[in-house]
Amino acid sequence: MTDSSFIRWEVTDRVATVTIDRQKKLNALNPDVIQELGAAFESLRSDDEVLGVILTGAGEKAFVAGADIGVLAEMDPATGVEVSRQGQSVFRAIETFPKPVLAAVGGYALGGGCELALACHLRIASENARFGLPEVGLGIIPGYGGTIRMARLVGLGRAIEMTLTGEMIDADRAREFGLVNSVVPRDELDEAAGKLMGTIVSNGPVALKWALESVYNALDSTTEEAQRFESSLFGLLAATDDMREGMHAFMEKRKAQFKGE
Ligand code: DAK
Repeated sequence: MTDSSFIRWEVTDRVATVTIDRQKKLNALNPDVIQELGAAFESLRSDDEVLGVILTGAGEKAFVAGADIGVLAEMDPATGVEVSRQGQSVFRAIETFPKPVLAAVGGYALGGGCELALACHLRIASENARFGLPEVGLGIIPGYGGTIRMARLVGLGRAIEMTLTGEMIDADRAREFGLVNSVVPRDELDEAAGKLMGTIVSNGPVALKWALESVYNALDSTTEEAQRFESSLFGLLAATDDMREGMHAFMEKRKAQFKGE
């Protein structure tokens, strides 16, 4: 178990569970939370024992209820830029993390909290989860990538509706939207997240890393460029022991033992 003021994480079966713990403010993101979150992901990035990350919020009520409104209210243009850059760089570090990151959403995921879930590679929600981008009701717009990532995930019409109404949607609607991959009872969330991540990290680590890279690269590329990138990564995989191990294990009817190299 590793602890800082608002972030703790523990590793089980090579999966790190990172918990945002600021329960009395429904895990709202202030600059300290964001800084500690960034530091946690930086440590986990180079930790060879860790193959995947589950990101969750402490308590039964919230994943993250948003950026800290008290902090936002005090922002001037200069601190606004600073807060914005700090958050954007941590969220981007999560999106480009070289190991799969799954958000386990057990309650409110609002504003910056919803954006944080969007920055993860996959999302699983409990039945009591609520998603929303209520920023316009505060006279601001989503500032941690929500105006970009929501439309990519759920489509333009749904993203515009969520962004302009500021209204929350429940977990079932989030699943219909494709915003979450699955919905489970609250007391089964941790187990379901562990099971899904367990399935993912049983695959080749280098293949996982490059699959993520290829998928996300394609979002900002032409089809031609994306295909070239995909085939380069495909070619490079032929140089890995993991590829040979995966193929031989199939032919020998045994489970592959990947080394991540
Ligand atoms: N910030 C600060 N405190 C919060 C909070 C938040 N986002 N959400 C909840 N809290 C605090 C409440 O003030 C309360 O504190 P005390 O009064 O007990 O001291 C405590 O958490 C418990 O909340 P409630 O008493 O309100 O609990 P309820 O069950 O009655 O209601 C709720 C739960 C989630 C419906 C309600 O708390 C709520 O509406 N919270 C605010 C949700 C929200 O509007 N979130 C979006 C925030 S705006 C940017 C980047 C990002 C952003 C903006 C700019 N740049 C890069 C510039 C993002 C903006 C946002 O996220």
